[in-house]
Amino acid sequence: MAKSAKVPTIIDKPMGFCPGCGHGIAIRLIAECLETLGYDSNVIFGIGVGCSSLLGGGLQTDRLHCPHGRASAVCTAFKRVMPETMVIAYQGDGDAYSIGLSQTTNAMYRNEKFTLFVINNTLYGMTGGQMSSTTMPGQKTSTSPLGRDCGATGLPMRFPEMVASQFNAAYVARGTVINPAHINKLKGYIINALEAQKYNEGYSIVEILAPCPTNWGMTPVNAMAHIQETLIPYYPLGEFKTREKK
Ligand SMILES: Cc1ncc(C[n+]2csc(CCOP(=O)(O)OP(=O)(O)O)c2C)c(N)n1
Ligand code: SF4
Repeated sequence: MAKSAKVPTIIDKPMGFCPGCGHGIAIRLIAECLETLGYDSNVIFGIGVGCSSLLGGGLQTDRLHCPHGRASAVCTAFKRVMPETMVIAYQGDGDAYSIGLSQTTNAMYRNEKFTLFVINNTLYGMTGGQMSSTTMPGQKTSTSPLGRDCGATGLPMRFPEMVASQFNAAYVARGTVINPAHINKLKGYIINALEAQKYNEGYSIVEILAPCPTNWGMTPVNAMAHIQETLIPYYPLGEFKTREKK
């Protein structure tokens, strides 16, 4: 019988995500990577508002539940006063790229030396599936019942591409949680992002395409297929800014 992987010690108790949600996989991966790099205690999370906030009840780490969208501002302060601590902003796309776009962009612009993980499920999950800045063209949400009209609301935002093409970040990538191969790749991206911070190289960000079966009105299996077929062609996976491994 296959031996089950050890649960990282910082995972305290189960978190209350819906069945098939991507947050749980992402958080487990981040916890595993922190443990691999020796950060089981000297880490602090700036947690967003949204389903991302459920992380707060599940990890045995220092953390602050930030005002909506402001995790990058809070993490800027954390990192400046505690440069030896691993500082992580953990947010949804609505929190990081819509409500908190100014704070997220300004921290990235200044090349603040913390790490941002954004769970992109193309809508506001916790509050009933409203449109966010990453909602796909034509996607039906509770605030775009006829489908997103990009002529009126703008194009879905590709934040990592903007960071990598115009700014001075240390590491930028986008991964997903849809199958074991992609999860393994994502784990490499998360390790790189955390190492960029560990070695004081600058700002690092990994966006994670993740399913929200509840608000997409899909089964968990169909939600994974939706990411493969519809989201990845618009939100390509990979590393947009690489670093030299130390
Ligand atoms: C200032 C403020 N505005 C609005 C809300 C309501 N609100 C709570 S969670 C949320 C959406 C979060 O969506 P996202 O960041 O995409 O995360 P997800 O739930 O999808 O993981 C909103 C709008 C709030 N709590 N505070
Ligand atoms: S509403 Fe969506 S993002 Fe929130 S826990 Fe459920 S599946 Fe996950």
